[in-house]
Amino acid sequence: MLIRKSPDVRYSEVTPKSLYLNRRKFLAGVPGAVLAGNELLSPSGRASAATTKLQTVQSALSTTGERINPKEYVTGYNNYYEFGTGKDEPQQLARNFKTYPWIVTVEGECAKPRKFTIDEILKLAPLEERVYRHRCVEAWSIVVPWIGYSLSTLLNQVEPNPKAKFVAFETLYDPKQMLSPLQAGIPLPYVEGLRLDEAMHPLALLTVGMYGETLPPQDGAPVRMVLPWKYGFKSIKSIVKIRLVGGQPASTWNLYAPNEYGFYSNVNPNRDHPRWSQKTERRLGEFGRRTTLMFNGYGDQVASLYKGMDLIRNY
Ligand SMILES: Nc1nc2c(c(=O)[nH]1)N[C@H]1C(S)=C(S)[C@@H](COP(=O)(O)O)O[C@H]1N2
Ligand SMILES: [Mo]
Repeated sequence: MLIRKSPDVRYSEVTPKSLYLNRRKFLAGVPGAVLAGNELLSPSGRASAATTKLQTVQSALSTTGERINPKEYVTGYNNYYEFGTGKDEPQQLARNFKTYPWIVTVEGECAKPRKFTIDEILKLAPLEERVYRHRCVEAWSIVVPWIGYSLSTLLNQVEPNPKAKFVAFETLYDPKQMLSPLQAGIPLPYVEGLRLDEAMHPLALLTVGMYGETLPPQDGAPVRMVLPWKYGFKSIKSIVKIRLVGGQPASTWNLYAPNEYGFYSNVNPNRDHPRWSQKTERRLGEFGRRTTLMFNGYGDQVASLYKGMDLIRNY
């Protein structure tokens, strides 16, 4: 990540003043954006920050024994570089992000490639509430009650063929609504990838909501991935394309700095980032630090995916 001071900025440093200044800065770079009173109106539509309630069922894959962070922690402290590089920026700058209508194309090495509307995605399977620990590569963590179902449910719809070995994901890139790659400091559209067996693992959550409601824009509305055993940047937001492919796909942070961010990016306290330790983390809202667990504590479920692999070399 583009870290200014320490990789672990305190939540209390998020000040209303910086929000205001950053928004002004952002507006200067958005063609067609206008300030109406105190509101930012994007050129392409009305506000979409309003969330709606979702019906959910209990999930056996929900993480137990963790205290859930209050919602404000995950709606006001975000990484979403298309809407600013500061943790406090996406909440403001994504406020008018147009997330409906929305289409996700699922294609590539499969028998039945097709497009899904977000309404079809919401109805494909019962929506489960899954509490997961989330560990950012910047050494902070959070516990969130996400809503969705296993990505495998969606992938099985298109029937992957034997040539499908990996899955490539792509975030929407709309320069009318988002920063330029130069402003964001990373190549856009944001892309990510998984090996097919990782993508088919039940814990890999196709996510449409959190805290009982649809996702707010800054958290990746209307549909994103959540991969609790990997560093947060693998959990790509606002997905428009999912492609089954034969070779290892590109991933944004790996393109940006391959020696710092690998393809696998499994949470691994034994493999430090070149610029900081990954042995401990700060849970948002807590003082002091916690010990980071291998695979973020999900080893019982996912370690078998990596049997025989050197996880220091394959970081
Ligand atoms: N498209 C896109 N997806 C993204 C990012 C991003 O900048 N752009 N940031 C990643 C990082 S670094 C993290 S930690 C998580 C943060 O998700 P959250 O803001 O919902 O906690 O989103 C990930 N997905
Ligand atoms: Mo992150």
